[in-house]
Amino acid sequence: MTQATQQTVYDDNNIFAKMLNGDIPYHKVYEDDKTLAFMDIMPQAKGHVLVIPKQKAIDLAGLEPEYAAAVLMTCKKVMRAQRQVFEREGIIQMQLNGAQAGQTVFHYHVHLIPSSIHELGRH
Ligand code: DGP
Repeated sequence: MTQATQQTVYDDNNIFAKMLNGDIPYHKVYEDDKTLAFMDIMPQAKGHVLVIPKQKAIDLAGLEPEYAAAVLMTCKKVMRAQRQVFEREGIIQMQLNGAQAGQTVFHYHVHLIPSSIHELGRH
């Protein structure tokens, strides 16, 4: 995969902003007033979910505390559901900051992947 260009200013046309605006379809898993969770279009394992804040933050550096807390609470709910649905205990929580780290969509997001680090081929 080619490396994305780092964004320093939030782009209102990024793909996750379009989802939040209702401009493109997605498979919703959970939503509340501060967060949205949906299925990843390029899953690294079955049941790969992304959790995003309803705040215009490029990465962790720009995430406001109340949204950081809300994202984490949504992650807990999604992870509980993944453990039940996929009957597996191992859920990877991953989050990339910056193009150099591999971030490709510049709206803060957390990956929740029912898998093990060994299955993903990272170790
Ligand atoms: P990252 O590399 O951490 O920036 O991950 C971006 C993720 O976003 C990647 O796993 C694929 C996912 N993604 C990209 N475009 C779309 C889309 O249009 N719909 C959905 N559901 N996921 C997308």
